[in-house]
Amino acid sequence: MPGEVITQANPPALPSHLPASTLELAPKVPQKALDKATLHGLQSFQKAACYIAGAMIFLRDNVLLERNLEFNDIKPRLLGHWGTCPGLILVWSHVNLLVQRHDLDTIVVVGPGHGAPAVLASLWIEGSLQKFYPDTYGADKKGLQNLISKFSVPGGFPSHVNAETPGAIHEGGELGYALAVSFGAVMDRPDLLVTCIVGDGEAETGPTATAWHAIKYIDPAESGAVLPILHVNGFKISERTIFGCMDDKEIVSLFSGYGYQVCIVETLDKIDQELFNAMEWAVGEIREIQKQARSGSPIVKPRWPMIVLRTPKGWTGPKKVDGEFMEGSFHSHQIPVPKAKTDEGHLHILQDWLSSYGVDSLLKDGKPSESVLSALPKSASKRLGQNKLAYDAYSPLKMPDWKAFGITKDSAASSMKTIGELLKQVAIDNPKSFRMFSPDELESNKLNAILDASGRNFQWDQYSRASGGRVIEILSEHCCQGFMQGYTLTGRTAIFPSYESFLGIVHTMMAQYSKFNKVAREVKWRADLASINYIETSTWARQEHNGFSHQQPSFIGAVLSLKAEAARVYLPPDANCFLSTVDHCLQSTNKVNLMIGSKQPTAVYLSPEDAATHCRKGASVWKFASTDDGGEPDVVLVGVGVEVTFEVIKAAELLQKVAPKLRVRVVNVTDLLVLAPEARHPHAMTRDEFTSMFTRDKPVYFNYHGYAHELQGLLFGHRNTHRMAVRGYNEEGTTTTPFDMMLVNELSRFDIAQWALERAAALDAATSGGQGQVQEQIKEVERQKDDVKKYIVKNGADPEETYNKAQFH
Ligand SMILES: Cc1ncc(C[n+]2csc(CCOP(=O)(O)OP(=O)(O)O)c2C)c(N)n1
Repeated sequence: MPGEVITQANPPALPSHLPASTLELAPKVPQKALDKATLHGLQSFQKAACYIAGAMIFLRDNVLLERNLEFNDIKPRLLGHWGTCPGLILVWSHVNLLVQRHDLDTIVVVGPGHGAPAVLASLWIEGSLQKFYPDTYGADKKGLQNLISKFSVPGGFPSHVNAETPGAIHEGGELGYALAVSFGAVMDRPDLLVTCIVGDGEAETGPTATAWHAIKYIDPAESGAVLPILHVNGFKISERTIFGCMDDKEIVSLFSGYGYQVCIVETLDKIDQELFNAMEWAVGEIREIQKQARSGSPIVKPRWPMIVLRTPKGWTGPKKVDGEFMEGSFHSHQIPVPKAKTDEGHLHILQDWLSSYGVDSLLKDGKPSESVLSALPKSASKRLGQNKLAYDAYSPLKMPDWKAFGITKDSAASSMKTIGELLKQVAIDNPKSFRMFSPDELESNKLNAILDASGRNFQWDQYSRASGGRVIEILSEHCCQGFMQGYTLTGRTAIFPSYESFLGIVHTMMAQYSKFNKVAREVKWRADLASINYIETSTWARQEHNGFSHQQPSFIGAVLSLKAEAARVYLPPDANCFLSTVDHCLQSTNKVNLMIGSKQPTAVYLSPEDAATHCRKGASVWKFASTDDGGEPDVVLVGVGVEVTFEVIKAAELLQKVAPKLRVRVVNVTDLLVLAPEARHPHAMTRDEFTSMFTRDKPVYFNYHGYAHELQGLLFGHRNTHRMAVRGYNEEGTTTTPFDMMLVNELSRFDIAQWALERAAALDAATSGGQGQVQEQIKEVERQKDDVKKYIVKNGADPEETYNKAQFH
């Protein structure tokens, strides 16, 4: 394969056929010479940090090279990624200088978060590790020894940026969402600048590809700015990158079309001067865009600045190892000297490499020299690891009284329309700390009331530009998720409504966020955060018009897989319960809240007061639909979800007609996690509560909105589960009628009634009038079911009475 033979370090891109004039789209950034002291300060920082980063990967002792390296000084397991580190350090040193010069409020988001050694080394030098870990990582020899020797060993920092890393608002692992998170962080923070380093490999991901467009949703009058730095080091793990194979004309054309001005920084022997001037230019451009917007004459389609930084992968590292290019090659991605613990030759290479940074003067006695510290912001709180927005910025929402939006019991209402009004009021009451991120579904999901009070914040649309807004509608679930993360991690509260079937697109992003949040809870200096909040609507149960592709409730399983401390899944059965749930979720902290409900008008079973009580308990016996007269039932029928609960109630009604002696108890579960066995989840019912609701030994049938195995797994550990049956969405459906969706998934009232009769007959035929009579009753239910099926096929619609309110006597 020709691509595998790399004959020169960081090979240039093949020339494109684009005209030379495309380069005119790039700004001519004036090149002011850097004064010697500043240059010396930057380079001292870079050398010291590169040394520390390299040492972190290899050394467990002799961390300042006070004698020649021996095998014993080398860690038993070499973990970490060197290749990206020099580039990250270069940027870090310049951002700190920028803050020093302009007194900026800044966070750095590091896309290639696998480069944790670079970030940690820089944080140690700037004193940010000392601030948060004074006993372990102080700014002295002991602190440095700990930083280097404990890295990537149990008890030390891991090899990827995580919540233990000061200044971080992004889990460094799954590549792709740094950019969207950065944009979320600057929303409603007009003074904040987030510098976001995007790896050129990372830039190939879907989430990054879409996030470049986020500038189009930033109103510079109300929000801060992101300065993206695309770090083109040419390689991923073992292959060249797409962006590394694009020439300047292609890069400039692409990003100009996206709406950026692209400044390419690439002259290696003048890299500091070029990067310095590029950063100064970028800040000037950002300030101009903001000034215009804030003085009432916003620029139409402002061209936001971005920097493309071309440097060799593993720059300043070993040049060649075992005859292979190392510096400027994919070989340097992880461990550049892999046999340093066992091979004399490799050990020498490591010794020569680490010695080349000259740290005996830069880190004399394990303390950063004055020149190393000279390019840092004077005020410690301005240094990149210490911005409070990154770790202690949460302020709760001001919540209106949700009961004022309540619906009269026994009417019908769309849960989404109902909560839409509440969310509108939340937006009005919290004009700078609440946002909705929606993938172009606000109208479709009937949540559009908020638009009466807020714009959509789309700056490229003449009808909505320059008027801010609480809502962003971008048809990218990745962007919605990334924005929500950035917004939440910097102290605010967001909600992300979605079609149920498509939320799975952000499954892994949500999981990565949750990992960050889990560790953040264990980190003493990180304060509480708002929960992240999802609403799933347009669910499979009412996606009969869109069909099979839109029927997919798997995101529940994604949330259920999280740690119990964070996982919350709510299926409010009616509009009042949904109001109560939204009210609760928006005030909760540190959770992943998933709320699932219907946008169609559905029965309102409970008054606002009763809904509040029901939601507090998470599950209740619904006496109005039960026929056990408050005594011991023969069967318990449980609805978990909107439409499936309606079917349970209709099954109870049907059973009262065909088997009047059968005592049926109807239960609704609105908080799914109450069903977990005691001690497996904080919301779980006690064993006694569970027994009292579901009896000790009677058959229990769960008509569940999601996939059955999820609920089966949740129930595992309860006593006597062989008497329980769980049915859920069974991957059946098409473009059909709403009731047919219930039939094809065997979740209809008829399926429930049949099951109840069969179980009751098996246990005690007498309750239903003897075996012969039960068989007749089952046949009657089957007959009714067949009639309805035939009706649907013939008429293309459900029988009119299907959704009549259940009548009990
Ligand atoms: C979504 C995702 N896919 C794959 C990986 C595995 N991976 C880790 S690093 C890497 C290459 C990254 O290249 P780049 O973003 O250019 O970073 P750098 O070269 O600066 O290390 C890959 C593919 C990952 N972490 N995340």
